[in-house]
Amino acid sequence: MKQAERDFDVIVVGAGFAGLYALHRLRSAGYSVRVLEAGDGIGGTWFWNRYPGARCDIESMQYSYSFSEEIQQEWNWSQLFAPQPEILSYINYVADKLDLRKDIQLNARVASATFDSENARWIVTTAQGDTLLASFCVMATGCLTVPLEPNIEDLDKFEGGLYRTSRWPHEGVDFAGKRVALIGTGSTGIQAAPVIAEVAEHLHVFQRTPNYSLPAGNRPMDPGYLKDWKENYVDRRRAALATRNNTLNNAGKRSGRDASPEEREREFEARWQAGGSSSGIGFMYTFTDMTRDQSVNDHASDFIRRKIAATVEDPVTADLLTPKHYGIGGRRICVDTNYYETFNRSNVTLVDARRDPIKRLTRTGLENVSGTTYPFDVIVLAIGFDGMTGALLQMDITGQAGLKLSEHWKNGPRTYLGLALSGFPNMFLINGPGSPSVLSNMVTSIEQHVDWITACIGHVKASGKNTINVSKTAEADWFDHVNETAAGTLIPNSDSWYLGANVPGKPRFFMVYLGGAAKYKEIIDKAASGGYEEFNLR
Ligand code: N01
Repeated sequence: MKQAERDFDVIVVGAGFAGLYALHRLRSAGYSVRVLEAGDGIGGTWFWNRYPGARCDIESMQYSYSFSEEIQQEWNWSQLFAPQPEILSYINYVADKLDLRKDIQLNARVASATFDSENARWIVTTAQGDTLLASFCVMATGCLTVPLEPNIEDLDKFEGGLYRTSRWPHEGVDFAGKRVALIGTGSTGIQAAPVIAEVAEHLHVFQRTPNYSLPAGNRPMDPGYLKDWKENYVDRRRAALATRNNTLNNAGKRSGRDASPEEREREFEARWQAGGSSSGIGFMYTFTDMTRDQSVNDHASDFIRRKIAATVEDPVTADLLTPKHYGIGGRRICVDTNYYETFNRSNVTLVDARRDPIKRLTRTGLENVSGTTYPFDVIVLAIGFDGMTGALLQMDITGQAGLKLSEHWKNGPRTYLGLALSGFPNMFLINGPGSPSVLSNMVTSIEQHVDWITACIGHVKASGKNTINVSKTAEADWFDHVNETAAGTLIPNSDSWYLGANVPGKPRFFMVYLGGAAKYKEIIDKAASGGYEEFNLR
């Protein structure tokens, strides 16, 4: 049954952390809001990515909403880094508590969004055949939403179970007694491998590029730690806002260049042992110049390489697991539970898919370019996403004068502050390209963006105008600033999905703002308090 056209103040696309908070905030500000969600449940990333071992890599006390003291006091995390089912339960609890579901339309995949300049409104259609109208459109579509298609032939020939980690069956997959292939060793593969290995008869991990990974130090939540956080939540959240990634992670205040090699080694070791917030991205804050000074970065990279050599018993496997051609932080640093140890199991084999790439699937397994064949019962694809821009470009978005988003971004994903697009009036992005997004605490960054967007819409309404459009110059300047800021670090020297390097033909630009979350917040606050002077109101 097709819905008739309906008019809203705001349409929000996506019902993950971002879309849900946007709904709550905008509705509380008095606007009529409709959330359109492609999935048949809420939760976004945490709805889709149900693979074994999935969990967050920022401590749950921090990877959670801060806007409601009641919610943060009421909810109890059971582990330092909550597993995916618990994060999804939390999201559902928040949705129920705030009575969000009544304004969320599930199974509604947005196909197109077109700005109707004459009537100053967005016309949004869904693949299911609905048409909705709204004065404003907020894209809460996530940074890692669209899975990559593998460059592997004959996917349909395989007669066993073929699964994508980001489209995991709700009923789970039984690996017991099965011969399993896991393709991909990014954050996802590194989380999944140890869990699959525990039950599979044999696991082959196909690795093209090794990653740097640190032990998460995940553990059951210590009641004292939980209590301490709850008693100090407001202050801690405030303190986190003053950091480079919206997270309290014991960031070092010194430059690594000023420290002796022994002092550096001691600091790295302490963080490796501590896990928690000192691990993962937190490790990259050991010294202030970890991503700027080559010698400090070399030392940190070498520290992890030595840890791999000390952990993995077979020297050939250890060597293959060791990243050699790029420095730590150049690609997403991973956190794990027993990843390197997994390769000491007799039922786990690492395969070098760089030297001998996977060519095709066969009826009974897969075949590499060399002609080597492997029999499998189950093949798991953990091969990543078309990050940052994929979900936005998947929709047919048309702004003023017929301007297509695909055209606007053909030479890189230009945005103003990762929040707005020139030529696409009344449209806002949450954690869009050009914002700190994936290199910050995503939930906190979401809250900042939603608060900013709500205030901006309020400004338009208060001014008696009905369209707001950011200037081309402001957008171009911000795009240049994002790329110049990244160029001042070592990070863009590596091929990574931050640059779009994993998607053939994607323009290569650094898509994350690296100036630091605290500085970024100052910039967006100033853009608002300065009266949105980079925007034209009509
Ligand atoms: O994806 P990835 P991901 N044959 O792109 C390989 C977030 N995240 O889903 O590097 C063989 O990192 C590919 O090889 P290469 C986090 O931000 C967070 O793991 O292209 N291999 C790579 O090894 C993360 O960065 C959490 O040479 C093939 C892998 O697949 C982001 O999501 C958990 C191949 C893809 O790695 C993406 O992580 C999970 C082929 N044909 C994810 N094609 C946490 O919060 C691709 N690969 C902890």
